[in-house]
Amino acid sequence: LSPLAELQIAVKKREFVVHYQPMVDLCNGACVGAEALVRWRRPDGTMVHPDMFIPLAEESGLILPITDQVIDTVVRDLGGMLAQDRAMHVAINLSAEDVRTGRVLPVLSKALEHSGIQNQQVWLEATERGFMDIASARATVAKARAMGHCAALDDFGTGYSSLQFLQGLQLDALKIDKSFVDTIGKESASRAVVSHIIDMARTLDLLIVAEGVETQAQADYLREHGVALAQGWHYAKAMPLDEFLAFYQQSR
Ligand code: G
Ligand code: G
Ligand code: MN
Ligand code: NA
Repeated sequence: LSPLAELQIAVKKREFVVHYQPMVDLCNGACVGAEALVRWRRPDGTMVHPDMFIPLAEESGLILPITDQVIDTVVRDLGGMLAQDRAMHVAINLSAEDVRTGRVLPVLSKALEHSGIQNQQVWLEATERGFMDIASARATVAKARAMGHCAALDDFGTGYSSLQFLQGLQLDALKIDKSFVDTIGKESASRAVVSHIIDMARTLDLLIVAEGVETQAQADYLREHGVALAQGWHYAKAMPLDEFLAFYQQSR
């Protein structure tokens, strides 16, 4: 069987599960939400990480039904908790095609309809690659925000986004890529980039989320420079639903 044929079967058999990485408030370490991260659970029980199948899924168009399955799973997994705690949110990763066409928005609306989850509790994130087709990206972001969703740019700093590009998109949040967070506290040529990224986000009045925070020193630096939220192994790794719910309960 070719990798594509295997992935097609996985989609048909709905072999995808979602793990959740907590997002925390840098001021007090409280869990304020989670990023939904898809995994392919093969029939033999092995978990395949997204970097191993998302590229093929995007190339083949299978990413669209995968996004839909992730949305269904997130609603089922977190519906109860999100209905009980309006301060919590979940961030869902969109593919370039989801952003370009905007077709994900009616899918999401339908999934949220009787879920008890408010639109404000669902963040949508995509990488710069997802926003390349600027006119259609801007339309999708505008629609998503009009519905109440928070729109975030993922892996910020790894692409070519100019201030002008970002201004045009009218996003709510930027997620600073781990590679920049890694330079905090180290002698590195790109170290100054972190403070520039933070300044840029502030200029645009965007909420900033730091990704890949691994040390207390990084967390301190980010908090002192006005970054509100963080994800990273310093707080928690991505985890299965039951572990995430336990983490959430004990962090409140
Ligand atoms: O958790 P992990 O390191 O395996 O995630 C790797 C990357 O895979 C994430 O940064 C994200 O960009 C991508 N990814 C994870 N889940 C999804 C998903 O549901 N949809 C899409 N399109 N990408 C995802
Ligand atoms: O969507 P995105 O590409 O941002 O997904 C985040 C990815 O980064 C996940 O695959 C997750 O496993 C990984 N990750 C998250 N936090 C950390 C961290 O603190 N350190 C390292 N090395 N990887 C992380
Ligand atoms: Mn992401
Ligand atoms: Na990211």
